[in-house]
Amino acid sequence: IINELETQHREPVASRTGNCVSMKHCRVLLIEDDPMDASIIQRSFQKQDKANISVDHVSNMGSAIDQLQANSYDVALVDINLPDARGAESFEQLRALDSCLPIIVLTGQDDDELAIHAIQCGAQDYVAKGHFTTASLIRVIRFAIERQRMVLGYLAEADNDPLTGLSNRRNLQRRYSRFLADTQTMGQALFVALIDLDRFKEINDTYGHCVGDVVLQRSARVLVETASDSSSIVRFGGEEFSVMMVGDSLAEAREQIQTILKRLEEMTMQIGDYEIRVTASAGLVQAGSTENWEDVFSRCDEMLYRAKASGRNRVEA
Ligand code: GH3
Ligand code: MG
Ligand code: MG
Ligand code: MG
Ligand code: MG
Repeated sequence: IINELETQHREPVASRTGNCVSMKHCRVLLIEDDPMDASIIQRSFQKQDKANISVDHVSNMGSAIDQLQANSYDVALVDINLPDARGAESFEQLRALDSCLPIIVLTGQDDDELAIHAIQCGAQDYVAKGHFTTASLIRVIRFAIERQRMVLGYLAEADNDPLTGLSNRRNLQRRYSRFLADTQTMGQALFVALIDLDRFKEINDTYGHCVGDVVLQRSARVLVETASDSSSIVRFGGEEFSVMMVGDSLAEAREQIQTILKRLEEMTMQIGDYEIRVTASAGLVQAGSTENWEDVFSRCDEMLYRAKASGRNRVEA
């Protein structure tokens, strides 16, 4: 049965930065206000045709932001002192615009502390101006891109539930805040549901844990296929899933959850020699416009408890 564990759907991770790693063309955005420093860096790349690096140069943060909005880059080389941004600030502005872009900080000789601060905030490396060779600069760029690709991979991995391929609850709070903000700009409401498989322990006890795992995978798939595209589904815990949905009315949200429960109920899962059927119960609430996520999920859990207590295979809202 273990071989039955189905392969999961994983979102591709940061393929955008894959280019440079294979020494293909690499696009660098150089943000440097000192014309001399900028031209030294640009010339060192020109000497290295083989490295296949192209550089766009801008001399302030405003232009850098324009460039980043219009083009795609593999890496940014950013001077730590710009006329319109200084120190960690410049770094943070770039991060806010593109959370994936690898950033290398260019420092003067006495800026080590600032540079280290930038690294702590997520920059990949720093280069002291006047203290690099062309070869070392290219190496720093390649390494920064590769390191960032790995970091993004680890981050995606950390948010992923390996059994179902769904997100786990690690970033639920952030996700919830983003959803809540979105619903407010759209003038809609946020609905949160907790869906818990009924008497799941019996499935494990009767068919074994491995079969239970496959039931969880297939149930997760039903949720993904049935919930609306804009909803966010998370494996909240063992046999419990959360669904966040944007909508106009509780009745509409309730109907969506009811449809999910109905599809689960109607499905027969063929797993090995077994034919297994499951049902689930759900609690559903509308999030208050300023309500924190713990309170919402705790209200939701109360509703779920009621659904269980009043006979299971139903939604309480
Ligand atoms: P209820 O209808 O009240 O929800 O009953 P239940 O049996 O579903 O609830 P209970 O909390 O008693 O049991 C949940 C079970 O889910 C117990 C646990 O072993 C099982 N479980 C949790 N995570 C996994 C998992 O990843 N794989 C498998 N196979 N079982 C899991
Ligand atoms: Mg200088
Ligand atoms: Mg400067
Ligand atoms: Mg259960
Ligand atoms: Mg449970």
